Amino acid sequence: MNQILIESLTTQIVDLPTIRPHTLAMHTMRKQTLVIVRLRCSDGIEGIGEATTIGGLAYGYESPESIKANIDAHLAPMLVGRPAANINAAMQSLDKIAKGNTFAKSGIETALLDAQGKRLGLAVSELLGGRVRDSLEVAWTLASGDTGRDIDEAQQMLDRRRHRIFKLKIGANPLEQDLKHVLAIKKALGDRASVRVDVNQYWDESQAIRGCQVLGDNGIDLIEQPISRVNRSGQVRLNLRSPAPIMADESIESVEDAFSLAADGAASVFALKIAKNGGPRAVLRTAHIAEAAGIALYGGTMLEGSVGTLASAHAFLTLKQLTWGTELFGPLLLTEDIVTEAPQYRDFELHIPRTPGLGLALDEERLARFSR
Ligand code: MUC
Ligand code: MG
Repeated sequence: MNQILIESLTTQIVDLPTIRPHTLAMHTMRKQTLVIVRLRCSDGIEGIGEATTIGGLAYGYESPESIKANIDAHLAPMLVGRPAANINAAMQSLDKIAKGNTFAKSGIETALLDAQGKRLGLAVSELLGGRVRDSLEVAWTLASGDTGRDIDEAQQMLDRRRHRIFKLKIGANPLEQDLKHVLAIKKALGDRASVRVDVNQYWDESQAIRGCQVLGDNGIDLIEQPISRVNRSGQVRLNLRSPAPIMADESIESVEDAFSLAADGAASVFALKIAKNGGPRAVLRTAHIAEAAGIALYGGTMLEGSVGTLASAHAFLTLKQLTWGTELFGPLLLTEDIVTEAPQYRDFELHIPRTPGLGLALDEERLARFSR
């Protein structure tokens, strides 16, 4: 049989409006920008991937524009003409010529997996070794910037059985104001919901000592990235003294970061993100480090659209235990989609079909309409 080769790898930037402003400590989103990756192979099969971040350069070191430029100039030329079905060889060849760039690599690894799944008639979760579940519990982020509006939104989500886990984005306001906001929401929702916070590194250690104590003592279940990823010894101290578990998010920018965090005892929960590890296979290496170290897992998001969300979901379906569920709600934050069939959310969960590849098809008309 002739080798199947990669014929082209192209990228396009897509801007989609959000249903409401989404306020994080570092940025307020009014749209989300996706980089869609298309990998065409000599057997006529096309793989689709997505590389998405939050707020341009506000969240991490890669922006949509840099992801596109680096794929177009460096990563795509490395892969064109190489075997399409050998994902190990393809990804190792990229690691040889490009340091970091995990978001860009994640989009490409996703496209390779989608193509191979379509070729073999297998869902990506099966290519990754086999799924042990068909659906994932999904949290919702309350980030309208207004306490009353957040409470109304949470109550609607509970009534519609769409979400019963809520993450609040805090850190930009004075500490006492943020604590008041979180406790008011927890009081309104009571035992009907799990309430968690994400500080996105905005506290210093002195604020985090008080913040974690008050939140933990008042029923907040999980505290995500309270202080800077750079303050490793502070993370170790907080992990020892916080009454609520501490989850690492920004602290993990690579599989190697996951290993050193585990070795240092700097968190008891890891947020898994395909973009921060270099793809659905790469994120499983971080998951396996956590499993070996006794660290609990959470399926994180960079607020990807449908393609990146399903790529993450296929990886998370293979995990033995996802103690803290997932936050794969990205498509629900957008008013528009660029796939023909939107991912299915019902009864608090995202349901993932066993269709070959990711199980998605691009809607060419919508893609063209929202492309930059
Ligand atoms: C983050 O920091 O976790 C995930 C959900 C959300 O609302 O923001 C993201 C990014
Ligand atoms: Mg986070």
